[in-house]
This record gives sequence, C-alpha cells and structure tokens, in this order.
Amino acid sequence: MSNVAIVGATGAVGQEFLKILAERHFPVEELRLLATKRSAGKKVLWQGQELEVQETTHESFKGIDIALFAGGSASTEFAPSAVKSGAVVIDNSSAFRLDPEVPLVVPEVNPEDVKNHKGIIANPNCSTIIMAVAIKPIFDLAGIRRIVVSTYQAVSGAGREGIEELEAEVKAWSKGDEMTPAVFPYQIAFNLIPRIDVFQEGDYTKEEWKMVKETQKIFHAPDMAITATTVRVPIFRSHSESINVETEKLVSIAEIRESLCKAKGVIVDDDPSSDRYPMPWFSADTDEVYVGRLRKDFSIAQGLNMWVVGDQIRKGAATNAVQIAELLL
Ligand code: 2RA
Repeated sequence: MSNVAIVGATGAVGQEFLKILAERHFPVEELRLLATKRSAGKKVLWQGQELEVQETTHESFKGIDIALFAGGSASTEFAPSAVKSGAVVIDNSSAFRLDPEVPLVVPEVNPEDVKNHKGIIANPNCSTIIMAVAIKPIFDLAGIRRIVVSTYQAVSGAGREGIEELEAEVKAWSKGDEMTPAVFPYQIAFNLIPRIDVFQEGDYTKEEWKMVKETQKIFHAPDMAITATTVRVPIFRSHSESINVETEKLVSIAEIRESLCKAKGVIVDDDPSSDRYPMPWFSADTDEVYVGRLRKDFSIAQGLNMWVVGDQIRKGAATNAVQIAELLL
C-alpha cells in the first residue's frame, strides 16, 4: 500500500487522477489532496471518505510515497521538495520532460525507462502520448523515418477553464450575446485556432515542438523526423490526430493493421464499408487509443495515413501517470 499525494487535485487532470486511482484499484493507504490556497478547505468524496483539500507547501509531502502532479507551475515549485521528502514524483507538467536525468514514459512504449528515475518521472504531453501509443507497433514492425502530424485538440486540454469557455460561448451564441474569449486567443465556438501554446523557434508553437522532441526522447530516436501542426477545435474532450508515417522498411497495410490490432492500448476501429472510424464523441472517458482510416500513402514508396483519437485527460494525462505509478509498484 502506498501513500499518494495529488498536487492540483481540484483541476480537470487532478479530478481524473481521483477517478482513475479508484477504478484501477491502486493500492492507496493515504490519499492527500493538495492544491492552491484558493482551493484549500474544499471537501472531496473519494471511495466513501470525505477528504479535505490542503494548500500545497514544501512540507506537504512528509510520508508520501508517490506524488502525482497534475501540471502547471506547482511542479517547478514543489516537485524538488517532494523528492527531498522521499516521494517519487510523476509529473504532468512540461518542466522536466526534456531533462536528460528525467525519464519520459509512455508505459506501452518505454516502460523500462522508469528504472532510471532519480526521483522524478515525467508524463509526456497529451497529444504526444496519443501519437506514441499509435505509432509504437509501426516503429517496432518497420522503423519510422518521418512523421507528419496534424492535431485537432479538445478544449479540455486547456483545463476546466477551456471547457467553461466553450460552454459560455455556445450559450452566448444561442442568445445572440457577445463573446469575450479569455482562455483562448479567439472565439473557439464554431471556430478552429491553429495555435496551441506560445510561438517558438521557426514559428512553430510550443505544443508542436513538444510533439517532435518528446516523441524522439520516448522512442530513443533522435533522428526520427517529425513535423507537427497543432490546432484547437470546439470539442469538449478527446484529441484527434491525422498522422502520416514514412517507414524505414517496406511493409503492407495488412501487416501494419495486424500489428496495431495486437498492440496494447490500441483499438483499431476501421471499416469504410460500414462507415466506421474513430471519433472524439466515442473515445471520451476511455483509456484506449483508437486508430482508423488506415491506408497507404500513394505519394511515397513506404508511407501510410491514419486517424488517431484518444481521451487526452485520461490516456493523455491521468491514466498514463497512474500506469507509471503501477510500474513503480
Ligand atoms: C493542450 N497539450 O491540449 C495541451 C494539454 N497538455 O492544450
């Protein structure tokens, strides 16, 4: 049994941690809920117990074995104190992901990297995790030379506030009221925004660079060529991705399909004859990564296209982190 702390327990990912620890019967002795001062004192019901949210401080981690950090600035501020107290931190922020001393883990891809931790294990970005699970069987079967990915990311990727902003805008639109975007740079209702996070080098966004650099680190493949365009869409939950893969070896689509069907964490939902393909509406609230629209890319010698969908709060964040915690056990 472990003593577990959740830092950021009242946010979208924090709340999902609570659900997933219970669903997966994670052996919890004590569950300590931590958040900002603003949320301290809130009561949360978990497995029949009423737990009170406490303000996170540097002393919050005494006796804690595993600290699940939901993301945000709390990680840089408090993760080192949690490690000093003897906890293993599983961190969903981007603060430590590219640190060579910190393993970046997707359990279906590189579970063995967990062993190399020095107190912190990083959980990759949500859209990176979803892509990594889907490309892993192809990587193992045929090697990957290049990936071109475009994402269609749900508003909940921006947390509870993102969900509230889309809801408010849809209500405002139906009443003919004006919209006042605050979380997103423009109205997201009935719109698409081709910019997630800040612009960085080469006019790519931070989200796009995460997909490139984190994927290369997870697969220990610094030469895997990856280019990404990340887009926010007016969907509440589940990120979708159009992924074009150029393989190292020539393999048939039938072989790729077979490897995807056998892969852990993947559901192939692909039947044009019966109009079957993955969609966010159906993947929301599940842990698998769904693959469909699998087809040859006729424009190159060794290429394929696929459409991939996954719940980014679950597999893209909380479930992946709890799976990492399970590896530690
Ligand atoms: C987003 N990738 O969807 C972020 C969340 N980690 O905005």
